[in-house]
Amino acid sequence: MNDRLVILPDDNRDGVADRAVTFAKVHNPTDFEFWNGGVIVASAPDILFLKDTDGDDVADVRIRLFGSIDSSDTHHAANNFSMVLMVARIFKAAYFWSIMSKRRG
Ligand SMILES: [Ca+2]
Ligand SMILES: [Ca+2]
Repeated sequence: MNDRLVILPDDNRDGVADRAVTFAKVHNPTDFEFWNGGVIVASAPDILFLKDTDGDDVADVRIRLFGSIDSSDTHHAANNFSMVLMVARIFKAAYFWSIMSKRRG
């Protein structure tokens, strides 16, 4: 697992990133959305909440909000978060596709 969420600070404010800070290692993140001082990340089969609590730009909190999201068909991967309501839609879609996958065998 080498996938990461990275912060690219522009220390001298010239519009160009000066360094890269690994916020968190996350397997195959397909989307993220800032929320409640942290980040909600889609990382099938999970939806994670990550947060830095001590100001070093590295996530200290890692909470699994949802799980069991099917990742067998990448066309239906959790992505395109736009608001908190999207999480509910993803959960329902994941549940629907999980049911359909079981029916197909
Ligand atoms: Ca810079
Ligand atoms: Ca930290």
